[in-house]
Amino acid sequence: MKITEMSRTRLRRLLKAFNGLKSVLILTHDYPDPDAIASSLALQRLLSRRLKGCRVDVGFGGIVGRAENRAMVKAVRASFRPADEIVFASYDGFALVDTQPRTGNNSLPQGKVPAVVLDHHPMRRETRRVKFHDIRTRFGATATMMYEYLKTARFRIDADLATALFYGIRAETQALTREASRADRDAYVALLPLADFRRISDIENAGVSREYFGQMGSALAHTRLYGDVSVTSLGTVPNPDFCAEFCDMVMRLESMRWALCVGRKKGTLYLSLRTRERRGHAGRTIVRVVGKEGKAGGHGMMAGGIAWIEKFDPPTYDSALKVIRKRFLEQTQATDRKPMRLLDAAPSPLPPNSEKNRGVPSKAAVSS
Ligand SMILES: [Mn+2]
Repeated sequence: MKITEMSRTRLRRLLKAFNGLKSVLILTHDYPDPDAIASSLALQRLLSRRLKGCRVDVGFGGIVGRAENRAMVKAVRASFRPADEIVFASYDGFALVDTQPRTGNNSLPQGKVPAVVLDHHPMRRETRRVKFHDIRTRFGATATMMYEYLKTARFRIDADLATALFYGIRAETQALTREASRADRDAYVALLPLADFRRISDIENAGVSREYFGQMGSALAHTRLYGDVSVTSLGTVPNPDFCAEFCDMVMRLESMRWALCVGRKKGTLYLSLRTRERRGHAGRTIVRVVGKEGKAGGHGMMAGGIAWIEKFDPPTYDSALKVIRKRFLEQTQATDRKPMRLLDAAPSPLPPNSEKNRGVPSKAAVSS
């Protein structure tokens, strides 16, 4: 990654936006993912070093749900404040990272305008009012942008930070296979020798609870296929980021083209959308799916959104799901396909003398 005059100008403007402030709160999106965790940690470390006498905290709404993400927070020693414990009036400056104002996915109170927004999702109108915004939609991860800032500032990246940023990019781009740009590759390669792979292994193999398997079983049982399009209704979920996790999983079904996963927490529906089409316009699609009943956004191949059950008529989960599903199937041209249960679709065993069953079993077939 080349450090250009542009990178230096951005760093100057970033620091200038916080000039003279005594306390800054960095907010990520609610239910933060590895990209949000890594990016906010990097910004916190940079600002703490460069803004003399300024307190810099990181906060988010919701919880860190996914087992890998909880392991990550521990492994890289990130410390966060849950939004319901934050006294917003005690900060004189705010930064949004991996999210933007009024997207519905962060906990910045209405009426507060952040000083800085750093993100890789499509630019929102409200972001233009912000003193310094850096929105790079071609980047696969906000963590890649943060790596550039650190490098420009000649910041010494220790193992905590390197591990966080490396894993942030890795998880967000599925190891550079999803929406990764040249810059993401450069940052990934530069961070690789600095990252602690024992900790990466602890994160990726984080233990899960029995409830997690129950949730997974229920999600599989509630997935319907409409040809190469799938819809999963999770019902009530303790952690809405499970929608994204399950969506990634169901996309592994061969020839799957679009997957939508819907869960509910209290009066809010949480949606995750994935497509295998590189120019699938997942972000645009999900905006149409939630309609005026919600808020949504995303990139080409992945997107997320929320919708409020009270805005549907009647205001129930089932009726909201029906509307959402109908719009989604219209958007993906799958309306007149007959739904099929995912778990009923398992192929029957091969007949005894079919092609594949002949001959000796290969080594791979008998090894563990
Ligand atoms: Mn991100």
